[in-house]
Order: sequence, then structure tokens, then C-alpha cells
Amino acid sequence: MTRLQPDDICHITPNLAGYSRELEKKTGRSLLGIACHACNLDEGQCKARMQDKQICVVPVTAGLGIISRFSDTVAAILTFLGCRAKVADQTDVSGVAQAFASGYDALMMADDHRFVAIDLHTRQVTDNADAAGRGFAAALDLMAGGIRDRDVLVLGCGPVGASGAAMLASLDARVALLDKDRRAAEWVKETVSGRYRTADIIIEEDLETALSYHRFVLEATPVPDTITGTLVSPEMRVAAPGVPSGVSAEAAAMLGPHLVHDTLEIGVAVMAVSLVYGPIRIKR
Ligand code: PYL
Repeated sequence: MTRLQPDDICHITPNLAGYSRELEKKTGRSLLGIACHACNLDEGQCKARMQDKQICVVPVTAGLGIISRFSDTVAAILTFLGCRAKVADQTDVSGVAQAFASGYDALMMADDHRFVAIDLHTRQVTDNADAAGRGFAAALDLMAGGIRDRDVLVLGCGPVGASGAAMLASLDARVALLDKDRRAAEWVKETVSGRYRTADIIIEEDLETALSYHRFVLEATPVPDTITGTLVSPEMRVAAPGVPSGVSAEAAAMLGPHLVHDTLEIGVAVMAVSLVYGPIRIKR
């Protein structure tokens, strides 16, 4: 997992309303709307239940330590969505103890390996990588006007790509996978095929060839410039949860409103909605 830098997130808090409006223009749904779509939930009902959730964000000093503004930004996203969120006064074990002792419903915390939301009542754990994969797949579904029976290319078969591929398969897309490590793609194909009616998942070998005939792309690699300007076509729609983004600056400018990318917002929104509604089964 690529570690976020303060510069990757410092713009988020002051721009949450603007970002949500931008998502609405691109996908037809707000930040909360995309998260609800990812969890197959009604946005109105979800909004009403968000305010019942008290979530404690616990800063973690382990490993490479605190990322400046990380916890504040997560709390700001949760607050924007309508939850009651607060950053713990203390870090690590003391922060976790505070979350339990003060009666919070859930906590969120991240070290260098995992970023999780834990429901303190049900013990449900939601992983950010899984949430981001689902959230961006949902955004792609919306940008496509329905991904059912469409060909979708998933670039990168790590945890985010795997989750996105599963979500897209659950929506009955025809999924193609590409990873520089073919075994990763084979593992995702096997896992997703086992869960969904998806005997038709294919593995692509060559990036340029695959991009030449795929209109819908989930870019889930952490490799900058995976999609460059020369590989972009006017009809392409790209959802890019990768950190750093695999979409080059030139490609991003060419895609314009047909690209959804962020570093934290959609993943955190899906985590929050999952907390509100408990375990989500993504198969429709
Ligand atoms: C959460 C993200 C998504 C992308 N990369 C992941 C990352 O940066 N993980 C590290 C998070 C560390 C947070 C730090 C803190 O401030 O509490 N321990």
C-alpha cells in the first residue's frame, strides 16, 4: 500500500462540498450517493441514519507514524457525510481506549498496512482497500450509465483492484484483468469467478492492446503514468483509485469529466456507509 503524503490530502477538507458537486456532474451522484450505490442502499435512508453514528478517528504512531492532517481529514469527510466524528485526544492504545470508554459506535484507524473501520457493537471490520475498490467500481458503473454486459478493464490486481473486479462482476460486467504479475490476475480471476456468475473473466497480457478496445477502465495500480495521453480515447471512462494515480497529468486533462480519481474521499465514504448498515453483500 502506498503511503499518502500530506500534500495528497491537504486540499480535501476545504473542498468537500465542491468535490461532491464535481462527482455529481461526472456520475449523477454525490459523494454519499456513490457510497450508497456501492453498498446498494437508498441514499435518503442512509443520510437519516448517518447522524446516529459517533465515530472516533484514532491517530496511529506505529511504523512510519502520523501523517499530518490524515485523521483530521478522515473526520472531516465523515462529518461532511453527516456522521458525528471526532479525532481521539490521544493516539494508539489510549485513543482506542477512549473510543470504547466514551461510548463511540465505531473507530477508524490506519497504520502502514491497513486502514480500517471497526464497529464497536457488531465487531464488523471494513477495510479501506475493499471500500475504495467498491466505491470506484460504483462510480464507473454510474459513468457508464450501467456497466451490465459491458467490457471493463481492471488494471492492477492488488486488494483495491480485486475488490473493484468483484463489484463489477456482481454488476454483471464482462471483466478483463491485467497485472504485471500474471499470478495476481489469475488469483483474482479464480476468486471472483468462484463468487459470481463470471465464467467469462479474461486476463489481458498487453496494456496498449487492452486499452485500445476497452472503453471502461478501473485503474487500480499504484504506478504513475500507466495510462498516458496516447492511450486515451474520447469515449473512455476511467475510475482511478490508485495512489498515486496511474493516470498521467496529460491523460487526466484529456479525460476531463470522464475521470474520477481521489485519494481518500470515496473510500472513506464507503467505509462510513458500511458502518451505518452493517455487512454489505455486494451481489445484487
Ligand atoms: C489510507 C491510505 C490509502 C492510501 N494509502 C494509505 C495510507 O497512506 N496508509 C498509511 C496511513 C497511516 C496513517 C497514520 C496516522 O496518521 O494515523 N498512521
